[in-house]
Amino acid sequence: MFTRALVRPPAASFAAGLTSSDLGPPDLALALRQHAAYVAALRRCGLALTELAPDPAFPDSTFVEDTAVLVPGCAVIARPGAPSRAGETAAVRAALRPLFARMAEIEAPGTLDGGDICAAGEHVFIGLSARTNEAGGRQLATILAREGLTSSFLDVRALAGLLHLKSGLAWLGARRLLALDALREHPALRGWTTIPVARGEEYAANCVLLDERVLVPAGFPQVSTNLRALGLEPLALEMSEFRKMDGGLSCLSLRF
Ligand code: CIR
Repeated sequence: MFTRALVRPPAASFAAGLTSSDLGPPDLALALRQHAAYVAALRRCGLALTELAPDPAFPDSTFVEDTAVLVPGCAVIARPGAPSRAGETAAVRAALRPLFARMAEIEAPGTLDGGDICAAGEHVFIGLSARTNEAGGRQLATILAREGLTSSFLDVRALAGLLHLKSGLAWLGARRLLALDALREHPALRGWTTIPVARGEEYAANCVLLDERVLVPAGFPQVSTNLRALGLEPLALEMSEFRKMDGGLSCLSLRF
């Protein structure tokens, strides 16, 4: 399904990034080891990697997923909703340009973080959040329609603790979605099969499907059990240091 991924290791300034968590400051050396294990897992799953150099000017730049939305043949450069992250797109744009036939951009007044965009085959769920506004979402929907993809909106602004749509929703192939309870009854998910996330395992709602394998954060056994019941193979990765900075597992890569 994917053949490549783009990643960017955490920079020396990583601990100065945005966070609302009370888990304490991240340990950079451990974050680097966890990132290396994440990259190794992507390679084991057969993906060819493009690795950008860390940039200490952007403490959150390891969360590359927020800087673009990638669909077959087209890279859409996002316009991150947090001002401190706006400059992260330049290096990502330059790296993606040679790899995509078509490029598109989210433009002002639109803002959009890739973490709000959950692609599920031919359909794309667009989250509206504190980072992604209606203008950004509408621009993306227009670009996706041009690419032959349908989309629908889910407003997560009233859901406490959800930074991005994908903090609570992950595609598991076919018409299956792993979804937090707060999202399962949303009208946009009608006609989809939602797989629940056990209480206390909410962080694992953010996971990444790679063919029959699913990268999941380590330490959430019920989610892994539910994935196995679907015939999928969970691969657990330590994510503690990224979680301290509000980062989910998917946000450490752009897959295409
Ligand atoms: C931020 O607040 O922007 C970063 N500290 C975390 C971004 C995580 N992105 C994601 O889960 N897609």
